[in-house]
Amino acid sequence: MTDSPGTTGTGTPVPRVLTIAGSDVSGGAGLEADLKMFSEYGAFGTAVVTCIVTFDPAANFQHDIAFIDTDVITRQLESTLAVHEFSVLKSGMLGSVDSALALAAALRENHLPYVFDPVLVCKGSGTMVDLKDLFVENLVPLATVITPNLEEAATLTGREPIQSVDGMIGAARDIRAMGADHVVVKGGARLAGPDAIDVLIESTANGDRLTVLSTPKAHDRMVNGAGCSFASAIAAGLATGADVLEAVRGAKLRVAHGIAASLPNATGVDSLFHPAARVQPLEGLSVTVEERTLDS
Ligand code: PXL
Repeated sequence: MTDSPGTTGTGTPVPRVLTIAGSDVSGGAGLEADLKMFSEYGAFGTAVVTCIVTFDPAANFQHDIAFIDTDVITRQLESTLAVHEFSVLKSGMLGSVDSALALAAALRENHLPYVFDPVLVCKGSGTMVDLKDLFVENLVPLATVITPNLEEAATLTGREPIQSVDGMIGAARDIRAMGADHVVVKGGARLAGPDAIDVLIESTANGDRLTVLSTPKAHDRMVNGAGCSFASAIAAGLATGADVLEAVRGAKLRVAHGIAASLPNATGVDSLFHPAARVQPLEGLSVTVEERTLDS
């Protein structure tokens, strides 16, 4: 027996990962996605709930977001940070300016590796929560890894809609210059072409390194939860000892499996299936990793 905070009662090391995110009651995205993904990596996960997303079945599954009061978010943060020693924190939908500020304050005090999924829009809802300036000023500089999609990358950088890998690289550079340690811009389903492409800029001892990662797109149905699950898989990968490139590559492979095995539901947008890489691995599915030169 051991009472070390990082191990189980049998002495097995178990990293602990905290997500600060909204609840997606349909189960593909949000903290539901994060906790399932953490488990896939053998990490112990818990969640601070920032908002609750529900759907109106009588109105084409229109989304509604209920925000949790900031003092309740602060109490959740204080409680869980006092109870556990976390290896990594991850954030998803923060919902309100005040909850984002509460998170920034906790991060400044705790100095933990932080995976920041800068959720500004929720697929199918059309809701744009205007957190852009606050993100740029308060959270981007604290991010170990930030994972914007095309729309979020364009919003954060004030760029026109991003439609190419070159545009993704430009946005990743801008966001890196805002103070994030490592930046992954996700092409996802919205980048035209047969492949799902992500652009990673890592800061290394020898300067910044650019890598382009791709997998073939599995199908063209919309999938809810790909972004959340990608960021939570990166967080769990880092917590279990991977370096940034390995964590991103591994996360992409898990998400590609989860998309290939996605579950249709009544909303018309599939739910990502988190255990797919474990329970129905696809032979031949792999991530192509290409290092490119970063022109100065
Ligand atoms: O994928 C963005 C997202 C994040 N967080 C929650 C969501 C969604 C989209 O459905 O519901 C809680």
